[in-house]
Amino acid sequence: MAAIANASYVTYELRGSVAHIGLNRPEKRNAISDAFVETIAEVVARAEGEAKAAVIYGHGNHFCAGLDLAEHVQKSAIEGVRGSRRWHEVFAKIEHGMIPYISALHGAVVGGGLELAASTHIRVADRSAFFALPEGQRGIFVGGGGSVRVARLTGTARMMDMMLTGRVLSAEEGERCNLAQYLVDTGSARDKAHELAEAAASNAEISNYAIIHALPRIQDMAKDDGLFVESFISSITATSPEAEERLRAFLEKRVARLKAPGSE
Ligand code: 1HE
Repeated sequence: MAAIANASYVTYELRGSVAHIGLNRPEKRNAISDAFVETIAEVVARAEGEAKAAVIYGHGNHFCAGLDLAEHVQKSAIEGVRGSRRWHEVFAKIEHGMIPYISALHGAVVGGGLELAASTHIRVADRSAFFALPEGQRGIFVGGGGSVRVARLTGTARMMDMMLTGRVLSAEEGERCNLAQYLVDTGSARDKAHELAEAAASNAEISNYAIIHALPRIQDMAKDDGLFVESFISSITATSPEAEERLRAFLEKRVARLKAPGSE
């Protein structure tokens, strides 16, 4: 197990080929300050260099309470823009990096915490999780990519409701609204996220890269452009030596068959 990169805000450990990134400011409910964002950037860069997938989770009773409001109080408009653009850069390193990220969500997943979770590729919520965008109540607006990523997950109507009325969604409601793809028992989100990360880590790296980068981009394209791009990515991945070996392994019955859920 590797050493902790920066014990003050984020813990880091490598479990096999899966990096575990732990938000570690529980006394402030993992609220994200400027220094915290920089630590996330540092740790994400480390994970990219040595892991094949990563889990992001929160220490304490909550995943993340969002932007550090105390730090935000005295900022000028231009400082706010600079801060928001830096969040965009760092979260883009997660969303459009080299490896899949799985977030394990519990307790508060609010404001910038939900924006961070939305930049990961798979979200696992335990039953204690709740989702909110209280920016309207705080007199501010989302600044960590939420208007793009959260709106794409839930649809604009749902996000509009959350932001205008301060609606708090339960874990079950969050799963129904696409904020989490998995809903698990309280306390087990990190284990489930690790299991999913291991599964993703066993894929061909070129396939994972294509999935992470191409799928969201194709959704932003016109239908015909998306189909055109898909053909090229499909062909490039299928002609790699690794794909050839994996296809042969299937044909020669050297790998397990898919199984229906619940079957032996
Ligand atoms: C904070 C923050 C924070 C807690 N910034 N200090 N986010 C919010 O509007 C959510 C605000 N937080 C909460 O609603 C609650 O803290 C929680 C539901 C997350 C947790 O409640 P609880 O009862 O467990 O903790 P607490 O007593 O409210 O907070 C413990 C301490 O953490 C306390 O400080 P203390 O010095 O009195 O001990 C809180 O002040 C502190 N704390 N959350 C700063 N967010 C890029 S744009 C993104 C825009 C946003 O993210 S807006 C949403 C901000």
